[in-house]
Amino acid sequence: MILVTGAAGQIGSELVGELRARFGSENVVAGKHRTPLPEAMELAGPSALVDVTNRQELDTTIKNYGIKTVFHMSSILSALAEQNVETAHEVNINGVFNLFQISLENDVEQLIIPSSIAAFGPDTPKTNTPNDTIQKPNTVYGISKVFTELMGNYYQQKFDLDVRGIRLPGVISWETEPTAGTTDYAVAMFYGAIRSNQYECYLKPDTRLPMMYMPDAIKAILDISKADYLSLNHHCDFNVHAMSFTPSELANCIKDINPSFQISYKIDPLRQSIADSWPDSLDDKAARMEWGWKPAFDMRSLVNDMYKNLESKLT
Ligand code: AKB
Repeated sequence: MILVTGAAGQIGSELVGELRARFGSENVVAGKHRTPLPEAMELAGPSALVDVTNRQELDTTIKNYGIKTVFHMSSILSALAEQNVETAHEVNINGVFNLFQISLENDVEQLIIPSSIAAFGPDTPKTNTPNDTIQKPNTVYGISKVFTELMGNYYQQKFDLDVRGIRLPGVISWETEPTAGTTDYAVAMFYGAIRSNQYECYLKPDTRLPMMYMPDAIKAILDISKADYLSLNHHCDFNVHAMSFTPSELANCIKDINPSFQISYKIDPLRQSIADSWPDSLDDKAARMEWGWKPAFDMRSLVNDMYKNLESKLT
């Protein structure tokens, strides 16, 4: 039995659908918290209230459903975490700790917990960032992701708990909008282009960040989950790379489809400083060698597919 926390979120909402298609709707519990689940998801299979900061609730859900695998998708993202340090600490650090403990106590067999490019910081080599390198993030979100990686590796080594994770870049998708991240501009730009032919970007035009299209993010999460345990040297800290671009490059690519699209810039100092502390591209040799990671989408194919799907969703 599988539990997905954060099932109403950007990644969780698509992951639940994919897992239910593969393993049967009745075998995948959609874990919800504040945001209600989409009606179709609620109707299609089991769901439960899961607030990871509430150990009792987490324990009850895992026991009641006999959960053996958890995909932990709920997290307070970078920009919101900077504005709500307490909540970020509660959810991203205490919540993750609860999950490790409760999983151990209930014989959960596998825990997938994504990390992020935020686990790097201003002292990390910025281009082609190695998998194993300096990790001194200067954001609370980044610190919580380093905590998650290190604790995950600790539980794996000390208790043989099968914890796995990848460092996700900005994820671009058309089904559910991301909230409160720094890379969200890349999704919002498509909404702006389709709705009003314009978008005001909060990052500078030349801010280069790693990005990935949702089908590749889902594939990475599922592929790491089914990778042969014995072939893994890393566990909770895999770089995965698909593409890197700047707001101005993305705008130009969107203009190829919609020539009326106009971009303007009004910089948000908070999100700009977060973006400036992150890598612009990643070396993902470890993921490619240890479990065969390979993305399918590059920037052009992402933009074409995203524009087409979002346009038909919005019109
Ligand atoms: C964010 O912008 O906070 C996230 C991330 C890169 O982890 N999308």
